[in-house]
Amino acid sequence: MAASARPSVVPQKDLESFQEHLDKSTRILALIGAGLSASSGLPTFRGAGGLWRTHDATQLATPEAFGRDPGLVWQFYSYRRHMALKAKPNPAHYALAELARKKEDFITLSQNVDGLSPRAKHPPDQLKLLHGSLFDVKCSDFFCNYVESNNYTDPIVPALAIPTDESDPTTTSALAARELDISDINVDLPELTFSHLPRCPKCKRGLLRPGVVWFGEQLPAKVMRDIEEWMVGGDKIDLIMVIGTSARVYPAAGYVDAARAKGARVAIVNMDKNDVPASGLYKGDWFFEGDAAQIMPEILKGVIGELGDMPDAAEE
Ligand code: BJW
Repeated sequence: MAASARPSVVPQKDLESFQEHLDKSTRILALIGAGLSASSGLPTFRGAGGLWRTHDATQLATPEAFGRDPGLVWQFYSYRRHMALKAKPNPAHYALAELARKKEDFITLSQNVDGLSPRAKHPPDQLKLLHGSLFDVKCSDFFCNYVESNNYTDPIVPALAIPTDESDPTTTSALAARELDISDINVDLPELTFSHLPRCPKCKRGLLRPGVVWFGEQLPAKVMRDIEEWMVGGDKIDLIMVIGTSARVYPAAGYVDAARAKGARVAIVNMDKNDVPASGLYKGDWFFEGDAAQIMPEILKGVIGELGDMPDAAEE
């Protein structure tokens, strides 16, 4: 499938100056967030879409919430695993993956856990998953070190299956019943107890939990080390692109200032003009307002060319 030619969404003057800078840049960072996957149909955390049923999504992303109500937290994450598996990478994921192939000293720091960048064939060495993955699971018992990567079983246990509307008149023996949208408060959720939830196969004691980084938890040590090495591995950084993130969560947001301190110019791509990093915008920065899925292929075009086939690794 080739990307269709789209009308320009970016002011010409900004586009030219950005492309000129990108062309001569060698050491490049991208910090990406939930807005990158918004046009793939996945909700963001803050603002509209940040509520899951009546719960603030960021309040469910904590060890305390899991300790209090592991059934509810698993329902939230099981739903997100299901939605992420149904979603497809969009042109912004493919554009960044292609830029990584063209610029070898470019790394993407992803706060996303949805697996869409890997599915867009982003070169793995150039993609640093700061907040883990929905498709990793690990034991929640402090004394057990069980971790499993790339677990795509959906649902992970039968009790977490998305309920369907059995009374739907369009359902036939050949056509599956329509799935209910369990993010809607009007859809009843089953009460889950400990025995319904995924259990650690190693220690047989602890509950499994999603392999994501919750508030108050440390980011993966190897990922942090790799980034640190990259940051100090050259005299200067030419550019950091801050794409589809409110840049409010640390340590991720701190990389914007760290890159700036090494000379980087900052390019922000966001739907919301007010979502600039805490240090604000400097002279020489760019703000590209709009949907990352439209803007990224356009601003990177000078280096990556037109996006051609967009293979989804999940379909191969
Ligand atoms: C579009 C768009 C479209 C929409 N196109 N744009 C320093 C100062 C203050 C506090 C701290 C600090 N250092 C650490 C902290 C504490 C805390 C923190 O940052 N708190 C802040 C909220 C104040 N940080 C932590 O706890 C971190 N851990 C840590 O620091 O550990 C230290 C430690 C040391 C030693 C021992 C123990 C600990 C961990 C942070 C983990 C964050 N986890 C989450 C959940 C991950 C799992 C999951 O997905 O459920 O990560 S929270 C959530 O926020 C998720 C996201 O990755 C992250 C960032 O959100 P993101 O991606 O920016 O989404 P949104 O919704 O905020 O923004 C979307 C943007 O897109 C918006 O701007 C839209 O406008 C835009 N948009 N559509 C372009 N189509």
